[in-house]
Amino acid sequence: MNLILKPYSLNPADAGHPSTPVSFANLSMFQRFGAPFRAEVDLRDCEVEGEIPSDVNGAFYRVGPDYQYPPKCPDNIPFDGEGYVAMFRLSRGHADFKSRYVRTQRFKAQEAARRSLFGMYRNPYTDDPSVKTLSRGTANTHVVYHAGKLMALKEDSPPVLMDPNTLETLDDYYDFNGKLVSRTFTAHPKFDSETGEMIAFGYEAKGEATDDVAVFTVDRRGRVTWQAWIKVPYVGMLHDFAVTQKHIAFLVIPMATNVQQMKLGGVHFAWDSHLPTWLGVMRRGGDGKDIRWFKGPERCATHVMGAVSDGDRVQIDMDMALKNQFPFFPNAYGEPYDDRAAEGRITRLTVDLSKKSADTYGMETLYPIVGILPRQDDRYHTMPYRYGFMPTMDPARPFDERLAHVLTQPVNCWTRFDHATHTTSTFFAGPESTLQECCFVPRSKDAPEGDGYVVGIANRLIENRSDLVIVDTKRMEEGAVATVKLPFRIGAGIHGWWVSGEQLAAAG
Ligand code: V55
Ligand code: FE
Repeated sequence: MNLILKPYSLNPADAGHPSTPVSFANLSMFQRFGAPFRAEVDLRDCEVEGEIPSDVNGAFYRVGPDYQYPPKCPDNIPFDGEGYVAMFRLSRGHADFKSRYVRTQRFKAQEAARRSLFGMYRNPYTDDPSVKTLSRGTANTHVVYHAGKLMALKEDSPPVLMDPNTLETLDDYYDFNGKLVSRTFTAHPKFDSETGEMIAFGYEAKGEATDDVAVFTVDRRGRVTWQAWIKVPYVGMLHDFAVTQKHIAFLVIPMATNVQQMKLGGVHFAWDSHLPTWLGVMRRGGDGKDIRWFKGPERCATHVMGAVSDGDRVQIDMDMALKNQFPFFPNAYGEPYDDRAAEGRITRLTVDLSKKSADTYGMETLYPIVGILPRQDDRYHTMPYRYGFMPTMDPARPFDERLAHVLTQPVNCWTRFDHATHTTSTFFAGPESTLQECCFVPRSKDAPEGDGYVVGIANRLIENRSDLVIVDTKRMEEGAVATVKLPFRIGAGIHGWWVSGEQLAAAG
């Protein structure tokens, strides 16, 4: 079969001058996924239903793409909206909300021009010539906190620093005092709570479509202390990775970087179902030359729940599907998008490094439950772990019939997975709701693993509003212990992070 490459068009309304009208009407993306929110909000003392537990003191940050201006290319995709960070500051039973766009280089240039200047998702060929020297980063994928810095992340560019209290953008291109050798920085760094280190990587690290990956460590004071270079078997989306106390692992999936498609004005990736997957495992702290690649069949997996090294055995738990899970990244051979094949289940990938001739990895589906965006207790990123959390769908839970035209299989549950007992418990958000990613909040600094709360955004589809819900991980089935109500609906969220009150106080 031939690779199908479809030419993409420019927005006919974009006459290329500052009088370009601002209208999100008639763009199919916004008809399907809803218009961007665009408003920046300060709301002191949100309405609270139930009681925010007194041990919940800190800030929950979440980020997602929210189009600043109508896209320059009407076929652009939801993942290319500008990063929009929302913060819920929770303390003494009160909840204060604040949201800001990340002032990326891109945001500021477009703000001045009063229109979109950047073209398709991760495709510099489609940009206005005036932005050639600017970072394309949208900072729309994750927001994390390390060494006193709040970092908004997009995997095609360096971190953008924000003030954790005011959400003011402090640095639109943070290169770790000149020590960041990669042109990119992952949206999924890992944190070692024993050493205080952040372990991170950048892919396409030497420029668009390069097969170079830089792997590095930043110590608790924010200094780059180790780096190594590796090469991937083919260039594709390297969204997340796994770090254990001894090893670092990457899964290369057939979401391949497609320069031909980019030159025709398309998005960065196309799903190439002829490609295998590759799991690469290397020693932490080495020079990267020891990396070994293990082959597997076509699969899609983007997020790691947790990972463990037991001697030479490495196991990585990811939500894994048979095929492309992103409807807006085209299938390279024109195959229709397959909803069933896109269902992800927590799958354990294993390799045994003591077996010198092994060249494939093991794969075992751990639970039948379908979900996306798995998380864990973030204090256990690099350690043996027991508990995971994931937004899930459960066809047995009721769903409001008035919403049947919007969604067929809603993600309206958060499930806690206990790998030790192989049991699950589930929070159900209600028949009129969908849930975004959940983030774990420990009950106290030294609480046992998984003991605390999960927090995240619920969209109330009938009321067209959003809530922050707080669920006790020991009583998932009992419903939210507290609901922070917003008088509006915020846009799509991707990932979020919890920063304790103690950390915020130390940051000043
Ligand atoms: C993801 C999200 C992105 C992206 C690549 O899996 C992968 C999530 C919001 O942007 O560019
Ligand atoms: Fe992600």
